[in-house]
Amino acid sequence: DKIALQYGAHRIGNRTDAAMQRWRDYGLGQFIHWGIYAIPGGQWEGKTYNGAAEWIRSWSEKDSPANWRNTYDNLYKQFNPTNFDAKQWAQQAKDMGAKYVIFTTKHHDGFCLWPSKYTNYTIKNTPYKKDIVKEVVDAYDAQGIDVYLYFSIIDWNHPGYRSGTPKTEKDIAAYEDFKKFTRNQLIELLKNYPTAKGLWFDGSWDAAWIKQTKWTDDLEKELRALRPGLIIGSRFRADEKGNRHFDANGDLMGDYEQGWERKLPSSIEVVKGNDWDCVMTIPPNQWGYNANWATSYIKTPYDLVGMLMQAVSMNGNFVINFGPDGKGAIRPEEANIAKKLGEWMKVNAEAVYGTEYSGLPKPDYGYYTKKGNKLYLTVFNRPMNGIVRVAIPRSYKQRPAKAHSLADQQTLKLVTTNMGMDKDQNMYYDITVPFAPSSDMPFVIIMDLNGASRDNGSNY
Ligand code: H79
Repeated sequence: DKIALQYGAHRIGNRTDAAMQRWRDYGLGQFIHWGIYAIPGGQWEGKTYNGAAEWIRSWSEKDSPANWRNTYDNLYKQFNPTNFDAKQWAQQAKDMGAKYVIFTTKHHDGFCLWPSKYTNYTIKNTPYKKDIVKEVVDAYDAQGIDVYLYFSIIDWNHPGYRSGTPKTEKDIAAYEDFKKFTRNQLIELLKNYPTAKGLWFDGSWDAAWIKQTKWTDDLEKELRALRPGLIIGSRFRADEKGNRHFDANGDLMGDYEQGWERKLPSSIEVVKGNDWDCVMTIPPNQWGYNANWATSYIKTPYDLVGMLMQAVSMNGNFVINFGPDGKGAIRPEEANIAKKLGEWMKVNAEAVYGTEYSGLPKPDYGYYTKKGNKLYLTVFNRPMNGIVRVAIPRSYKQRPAKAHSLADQQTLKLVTTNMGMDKDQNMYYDITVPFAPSSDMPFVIIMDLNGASRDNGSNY
């Protein structure tokens, strides 16, 4: 039985409107973390910091708090990204095959990449001066890539910001100030960028924020009223019991599950039918620009395609993070990854966009995705005997009629194997892949599922 909640989930089950269907079909997205943390790039006065580069202001406080606070909070005075070219970023994202971008308007440091009226700590007061959020929104809009605005609830620069629950009268008043400021900024963002499709919140785990149950619920409603169709994930507010993402009854709050940060669900059961996306870094955990990529594993295009297909095969979107440098350039390693992914997507995107969970048990050689009567087999581990086996439970509604390879449209031999029913009540279909793969990247086989289901207990 469910307990009565005033501020829990306001909808059970996924949204069914066109804006959300568009979101669901994206498959691949791009995240961009950019801000003044890109200037130090994980290095300060010859020292390398070990955590995430966009957090450099907070760790260094341990070294020399006051000094660092003053130094970091003045970095904006030298922010002049002369290599920044939003159109080039958007072109690169388009070529990679990204259908949406999430852009950091303000990270935890509080620095605003748009000229907010509510603080002086913005791009307007840098040598660059121009509205970077507008440049990004316009450039991605022009490429037909949907824009989502990342906004951090944490704001280390605002005097009223508190992470822990404010207790003294002074702290409570300060935090009320911060709440007004936060609301103003969010309304300002929606008004300034009328084409943005959604807001991507971060930092909402603060005890102070979790306590603002009614206020955050009202604010979410207000933002949604301002922008019909607006998409907000589960990382914005908590219910009255302090639960985040899922309320006390286990129901998802927000339009999709936003907890998949640098990790992927291991099976379809885990995501419980909810919409979700995964945001992933290319190094283990660096979002903002870190000059030193030499001391950790850097994911390859092959790795990232694997994660993309893992996500899409379980009804998720996969979002790859980029961290441009302090001058606005996308580093060559990232540009190369974008290019390689784009080359792969150019051939194989049909297996990604608008596809969904197949309802079939996951094969060892890769991932299935499905759209209507087409089953896509993305093969990562080509079986040595050149035979890709598809196990289809007897209860499955469709049966395969034929198969071909996506890259060259070559028809492939498809046979029903006569091995009888196993304990899982599967039927087996073998596809012969006659070609030696032309690259070390995964390849896609398309199976037409036009054959009628034979549910009569015969195993052919
Ligand atoms: O912007 C990137 C990171 O800088 C930011 N989110 C991504 C998209 C980020 N900030 N912090 N973290 C990621 C990790 C934070 C983890 C923790 Fe907690 C916060 C550990 C304790 C508080 C959240 C709440 C996870 C566990 C409890």
